[in-house]
Amino acid sequence: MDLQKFMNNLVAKHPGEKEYLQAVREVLESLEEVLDANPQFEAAGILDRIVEPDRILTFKVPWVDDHGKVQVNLGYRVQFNNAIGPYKGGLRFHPSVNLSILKFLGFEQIFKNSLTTLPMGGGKGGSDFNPKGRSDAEVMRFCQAFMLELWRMIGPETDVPAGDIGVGGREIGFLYGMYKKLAHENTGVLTGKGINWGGSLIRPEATGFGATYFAKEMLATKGQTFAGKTVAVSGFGNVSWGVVTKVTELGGKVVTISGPDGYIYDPNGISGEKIDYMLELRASNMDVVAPYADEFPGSEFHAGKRPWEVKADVAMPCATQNELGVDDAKKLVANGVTCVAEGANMPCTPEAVETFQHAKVLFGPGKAVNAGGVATSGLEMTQNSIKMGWTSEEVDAKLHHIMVSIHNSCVKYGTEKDGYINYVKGANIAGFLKVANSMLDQGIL
Ligand code: NDP
Ligand code: 2IT
Repeated sequence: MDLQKFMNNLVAKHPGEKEYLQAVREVLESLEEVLDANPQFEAAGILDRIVEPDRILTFKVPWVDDHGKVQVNLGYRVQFNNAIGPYKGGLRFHPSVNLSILKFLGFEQIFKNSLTTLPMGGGKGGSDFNPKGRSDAEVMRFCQAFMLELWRMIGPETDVPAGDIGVGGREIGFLYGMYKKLAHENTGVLTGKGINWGGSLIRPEATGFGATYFAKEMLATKGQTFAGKTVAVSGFGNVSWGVVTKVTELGGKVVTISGPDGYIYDPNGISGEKIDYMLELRASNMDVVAPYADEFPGSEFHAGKRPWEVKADVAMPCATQNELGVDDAKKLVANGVTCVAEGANMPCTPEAVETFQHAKVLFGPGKAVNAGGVATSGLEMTQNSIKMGWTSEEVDAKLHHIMVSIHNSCVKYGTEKDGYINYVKGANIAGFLKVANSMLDQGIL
């Protein structure tokens, strides 16, 4: 199959959708052999069908701010593919949100969810709403206005949204409350719910914990562990917090976190009360990490810079897409990095990924590394269905098991002739095969 021609057509069809096209290209590059070996996929138009969302809902979200001013944001839900289960994926509230970003995230989610071993399709949604500096009351009014449109599209067996950037426990609470009121039902339609009203233990920690379990498996292929390793992390949100917590527990030393204002270098390690302080920083809604340096002497704030210039054994980018470029990758490699695991979705640019792979550095893509978040969302859905709650230990054990199984799939489909594990290829092939075969079984839809 002529993948270049396919890609050219897609670019012509969706001009300017940079992130979406980047994500599709990365997956297609991994699938060449599989498509050649399985002509039935081309005959059934699997590729043409899998790259287009089933449907996209866009809507306006009018709301009134604390000063009585009318604000209008844009809302979206991209229902990408439901071949293996209900659409499932987060909601992102960030001023940068546009259709290209949500299509890239929804597309990635199809394969990520397939890798989890659980029955979930792919979707994503969100808004260009900027939570920065907004009061709780404003966030509530926005979430209620957003749900006033979205609720028609979702349901526990059709589409189950969750959190992502800018959407955490507080937002899920407001969204769920409004859904319940409109739908007259108390079902598990969102995940990441509060523990008193249907949430799962470990869901807040799950993405970061899962990412660390995955990185631990990657290191184990080289006979290494986290003990004594220096780890560079970016972001200071939900995923970063989980990673910093678990890496520290496993004996690693996290020396960086970052925000849009710059990064913190703490050579003494970010542990104990410093991890709790990350939550305070985040809750302040001010989008800055700089105050950390005033709070903890011995640490430094580097304004306007990214943490990838620091010498680290392991790098875990956990902020946002395309936050680690080729120059950053070169610095990390020159400084002897052995493992790069993407906590965020697509944080490394294609050129950065190529740099790591060329240097034979262990490189784990987001759709495998950060799948523990949505996997635990799947476990939350199961607990809601059986109307029971599992203990932290039970959920954590299942999460751990799932991460090991995703790692095994990557090894199975990604190991190259020289023994190097190409996790990008492995994750894409394993994720794709399950969905593509399901689509074949179900006819042209
Ligand atoms: P949070 O909102 O909790 O944190 C996001 C972090 O990334 C913050 O530090 C944020 O800073 C920073 N950030 C966001 N956008 C930008 C930007 N354009 N430039 C610089 N920094 C930015 O989100 P999460 O921790 O939940 O999400 C982080 C990443 O992990 C995302 O890629 C998300 O898609 C991915 N992910 C999340 C999962 C989850 O369950 N939450 C599951 C799997 C993946 P600020 O807000 O101040 O801009
Ligand atoms: O990118 C992701 O996997 C998420 N934001 C989590 C999605 C979910 O449904 O839990």
